[in-house]
Amino acid sequence: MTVWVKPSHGDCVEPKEILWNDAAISFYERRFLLNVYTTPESLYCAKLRVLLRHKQTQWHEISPAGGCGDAGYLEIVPAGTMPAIVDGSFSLADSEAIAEYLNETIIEPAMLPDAAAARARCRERSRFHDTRLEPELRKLFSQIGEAGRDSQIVRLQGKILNQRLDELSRLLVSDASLDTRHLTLGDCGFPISFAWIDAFTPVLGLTLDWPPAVILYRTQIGIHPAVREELDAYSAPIRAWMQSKFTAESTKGVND
Ligand SMILES: N[C@@H](CCC(=O)N[C@@H](CS)C(=O)NCC(=O)O)C(=O)O
Repeated sequence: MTVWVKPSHGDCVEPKEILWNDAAISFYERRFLLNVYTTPESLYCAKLRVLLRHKQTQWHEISPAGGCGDAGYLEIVPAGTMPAIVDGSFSLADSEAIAEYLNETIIEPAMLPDAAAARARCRERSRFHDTRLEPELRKLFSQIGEAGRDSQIVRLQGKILNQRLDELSRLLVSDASLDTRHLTLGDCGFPISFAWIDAFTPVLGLTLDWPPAVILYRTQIGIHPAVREELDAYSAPIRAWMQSKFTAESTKGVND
């Protein structure tokens, strides 16, 4: 099967400007590089890159031309979501499943603690990000362009985000095993969602009460080079995505 792929941002080895045919990727690269399917602005792809950076692995980023619905992509990744990885003949979707797999196959640095209860806490924190915080943030993506904005939705989501930040604060404070000197699987999503919340706050006029424990946690995980590097690299796609919403509207105004 031929999939047309375009290397995007990230630590691609030999980044190339041209479109690559999958078959043209050399044996060397297939054998030693992890292929990671992404889109530049995807929050969950950025979450995965925090782990890839922390593991100091090398990876090759691929953006299927047709996005998640690309027919070739669906043959490789039945779930059709991004991120996904292809490691030799093994393909896997879902940032959590991928993180667990990579943590088991790239041993150092370990991103889960030794004790079972502490490991469970990391997973609990990660699930909180994926199932509680991010889904509420996601509801605001459709609200960025002024044309489709519903002030009731914005107000409601601002309120729910405050609740989620408060719950996160309780989760952090109650976790005796939390040790932010070590970046864990539980931490990779938060800096990315926080960056989107920051970008949305002035545009939507959100009034968020960041609990001190969340601010401290954010600062502490932000010290890890993998988080810093990803946030540095990811700021451009966030800006570009935000800009695309405003540009789409101003162009619409001109064309109308
Ligand atoms: N639980 C999934 C969520 C991934 C996800 O929703 N990815 C988005 C991009 S950020 C996506 O694939 N959207 C396309 C779709 O839902 O069809 C994960 O952690 O990987």
